[in-house]
Amino acid sequence: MARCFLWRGDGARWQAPGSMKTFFNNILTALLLAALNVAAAADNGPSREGLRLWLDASDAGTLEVQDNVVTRWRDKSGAGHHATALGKPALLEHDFNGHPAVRMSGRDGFRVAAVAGKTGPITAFVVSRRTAAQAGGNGWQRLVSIRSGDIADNKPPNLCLSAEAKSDAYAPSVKVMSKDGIAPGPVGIGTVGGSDRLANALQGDIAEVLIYDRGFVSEGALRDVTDYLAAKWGATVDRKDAGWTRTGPLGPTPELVNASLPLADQQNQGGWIKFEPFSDEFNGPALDTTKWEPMRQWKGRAPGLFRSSNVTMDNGCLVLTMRKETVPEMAKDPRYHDYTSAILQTIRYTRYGYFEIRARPMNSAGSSSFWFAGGGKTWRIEIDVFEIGAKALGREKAYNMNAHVFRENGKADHWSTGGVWQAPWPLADGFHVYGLEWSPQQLVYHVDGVAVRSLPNTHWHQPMRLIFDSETMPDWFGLPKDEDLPSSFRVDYVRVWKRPGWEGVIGEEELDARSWEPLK
Ligand SMILES: [Ca+2]
Repeated sequence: MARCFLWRGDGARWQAPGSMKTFFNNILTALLLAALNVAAAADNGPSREGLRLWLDASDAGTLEVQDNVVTRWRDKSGAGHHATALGKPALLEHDFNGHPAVRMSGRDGFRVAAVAGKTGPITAFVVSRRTAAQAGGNGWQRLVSIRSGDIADNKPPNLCLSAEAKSDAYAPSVKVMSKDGIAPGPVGIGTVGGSDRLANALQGDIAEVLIYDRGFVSEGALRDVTDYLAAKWGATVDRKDAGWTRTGPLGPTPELVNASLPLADQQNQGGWIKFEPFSDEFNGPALDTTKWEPMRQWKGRAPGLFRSSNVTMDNGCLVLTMRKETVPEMAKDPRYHDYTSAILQTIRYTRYGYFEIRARPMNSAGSSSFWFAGGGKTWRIEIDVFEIGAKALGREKAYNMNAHVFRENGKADHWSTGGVWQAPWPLADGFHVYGLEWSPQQLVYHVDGVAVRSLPNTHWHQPMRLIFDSETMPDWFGLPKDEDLPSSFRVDYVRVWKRPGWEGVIGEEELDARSWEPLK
């Protein structure tokens, strides 16, 4: 990037139109930009599709500097979203792994006008670091913040990407955040957006910022950007909260030609091997009790009480039913009343694989869920492939996905990373194929063989049970209407594949006896 240093110290260029010098400078600039574009094409650079803000400290021509204070940071995206300084962010000449960066003292930031035209997905990438000398300030210092109205920037429809929860030092890293449903609002760089007053201001150095008004269609496309940034700045990629969730329709869906392979990978590029201990076509006359059992440790989310009689087999399907009924067992616990529901879990545990089901959620506000849960003495995790409230008002098309950590290293510390894909159809309308690729590297959620969400697998490395259930979720889906009950969640099959070397069945007795690797 040495070519960029040609313009160092010429920060006033942008405000001095009219002179012959500027005229020739502009021609020179155009020629150099053309050369830069060729160079960018050669090393690709970041994707330009949906790029709405691009601040790049390695491009000195974009930094307007007076007395070492960066007063303005010009947007390279072409969208004209130039950043105006608050306070006195300083130019670091070449102290960021040999490159320039912008130093924020905890009393500086930048403000930028809204970068998106309408509510939708936003993906932000930031290259930053905090040196030991900058450490020790307040927590939750902002890297990027988008805030409209009076709502806090860490609540929908706003967005914030913080440096770290604490203010520890960290080496140059690429941090990523991708969220849907973000409203257009002023952007803060190194401070909370939507105000000239600094808040949660950063003590650290920012090298590059990319903000897109789109999600990323594949994990691969996201990695193209993080790889570009990591290589350019000598940074590591930090994606704990990252994830991509599809917006809009699935596009072309694969056709199931070979039922012995995942719908998402009919060419078997993944080298999948069918794993029978967790597979079941549900075509027999009765449930295979060598594989499945009721859940004993939990009675259901009140007021709905799990009841084994609500788990049946019918016409080649596993059927989980929710009913409006009062049963004698409810007398023992007043939290449970009026509704019974159903749950079924695998007896054994496993980890990693491709897990695919064909199913139709129940047509009521009772939940239909396909999930994994597991826990030992020191850890507890969960992956929700889907939690659907197919007749919950306004949520009929919402495909809710999540991944939770409840306990880590013996300490309860719940956090989760979720996403919602809006299906084009009401989800209870018919059977569809739902899949989860759970690998050591990533979690990829599929509908009809097409990815709808992906996130790096930072924590889900312990064995879990596979679970189907239906719950009342009064706080989320509301209670089902009487006329919608009984309603049933039907599962035609569950098919599971493994790759060589991945774990098979794991018994409960092994959960604590074996020392699993740390969650992260
Ligand atoms: Ca079947």
